[in-house]
Amino acid sequence: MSFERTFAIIKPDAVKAGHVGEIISAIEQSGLEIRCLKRVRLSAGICKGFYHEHVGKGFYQELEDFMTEGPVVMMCLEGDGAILKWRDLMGPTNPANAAEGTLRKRFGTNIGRNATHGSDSPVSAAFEVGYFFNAFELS
Ligand code: DAT
Ligand code: MG
Repeated sequence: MSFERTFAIIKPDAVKAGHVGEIISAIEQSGLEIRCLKRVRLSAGICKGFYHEHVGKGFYQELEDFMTEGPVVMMCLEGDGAILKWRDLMGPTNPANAAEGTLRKRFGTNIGRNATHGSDSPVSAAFEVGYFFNAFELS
């Protein structure tokens, strides 16, 4: 396994429900390191840039409305195999298909309101980390 950085979001549903601490605790217990972290509220424009691959799809407006409805907590995580490790910790996109103990099973409601985001590949991780964190924050 190689050293990687990945990008994580605790989505508005999980922030509002008070699950930030439990999710960060799960990250720490997994061995992933939190390289940097911030709490922000996304605008529609920033959301479109972040989810550019989904703009125009049937669910996009619902996704944007959800992601901008309240603050999120975003992180750059790092460690060996961090991209897959974080995806495994989250579980699949639809919480209904997620295994017991995964974050989306524990904290997600449905396929749209699924508590967390994680990069799906090295290319998307590099884009997503760079979209939200600057060189100083990553230094
Ligand atoms: P993931 O977040 O697991 O990488 P994705 O990239 O396919 O999943 O989609 C991004 C987000 O968009 C996903 O976390 C929730 C939302 N979404 C995806 N498919 C959806 C659908 N069929 N209906 C409603 N929301 C959906
Ligand atoms: Mg995705």
